[in-house]
Amino acid sequence: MDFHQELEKKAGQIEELIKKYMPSCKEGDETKTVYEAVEYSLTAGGKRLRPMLLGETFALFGQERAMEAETVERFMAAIEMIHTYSLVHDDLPAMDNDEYRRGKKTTHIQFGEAMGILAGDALLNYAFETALGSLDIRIYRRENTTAEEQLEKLIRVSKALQILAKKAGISGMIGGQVIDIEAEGTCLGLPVLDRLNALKTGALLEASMMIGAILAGADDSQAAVIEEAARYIGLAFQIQDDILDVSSTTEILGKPVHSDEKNNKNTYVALYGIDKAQEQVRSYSAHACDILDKLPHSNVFLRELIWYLTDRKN
Ligand code: GRG
Repeated sequence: MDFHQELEKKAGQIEELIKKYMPSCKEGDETKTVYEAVEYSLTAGGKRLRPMLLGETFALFGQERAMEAETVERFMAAIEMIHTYSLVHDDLPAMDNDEYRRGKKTTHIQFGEAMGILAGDALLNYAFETALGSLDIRIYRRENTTAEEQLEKLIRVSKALQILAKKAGISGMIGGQVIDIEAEGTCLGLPVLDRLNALKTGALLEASMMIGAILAGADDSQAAVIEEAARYIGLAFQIQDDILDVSSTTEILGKPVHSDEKNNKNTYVALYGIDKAQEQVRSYSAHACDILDKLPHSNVFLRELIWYLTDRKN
């Protein structure tokens, strides 16, 4: 199977698991509008990159019986819910005020602003409900497992939960969004722009990969290597996003182009131009691969994915 076929197959599997963990309500329930808004935003498409990175980093470390599949799946679904909430809120009138996302009307345009806010809140909360489900001891009670092994897995899950909360939170993605909003119309230098990108975009990619590693049994020093590699993948991903904003079309991207200019955003492209930006995407991606090479494990698909992202079209 070539890389693109494999990518499509894996993305299809992730679609299925997102549906499996999506919240649902009874027919006629008075709260059904928010469920509809959540489903609308979660099933609108998207590359499913974060769950894919989580699963691939798990595979990088994982061996048979490393961790129950349900636990890995729950975290994969949770990270996509958090990512989707961030997009729903980022599109709101108080933030980027965008009308299209993932090729469809944004959630607040489709359901109204209040429901857009609530759907984002619901996604964030439900992400934690989903991930916390993996603390259920029954998942780990199988034949031939000792109490000690079960406890060891629960400790990994609790570490993964801490990473998820922290990287999505005030010192992670939300912090990045704060810098981004406050810097609109100003001109940031490279150190602050890198910090903004590392938090707004990188933090969730770091969470995805670190959680995959931790669930598979990686130790703290290996998780730190993964965090550093993910940081560079995140920086490259954001610069590529900035490049696409000036060089692609609304049809291909599924969201408005020239949105950064409209919102007076600080971007690598604005600071250095498109050629230098493209060079930097490749350089950060190569650096991420070099960092991963420090590990005694390898995952060919993960490496190909990192390079695929440098040339992505949406
Ligand atoms: C509102 C708390 C809060 C945070 C918002 C994620 C974010 C922070 C803003 C969205 C806008 C933006 C450019 C974010 C940078 C990260 C990024 C490039 C998101 C888009 O991710 P993709 O390309 O989207 O993976 P799909 O739709 O493919 O899932």
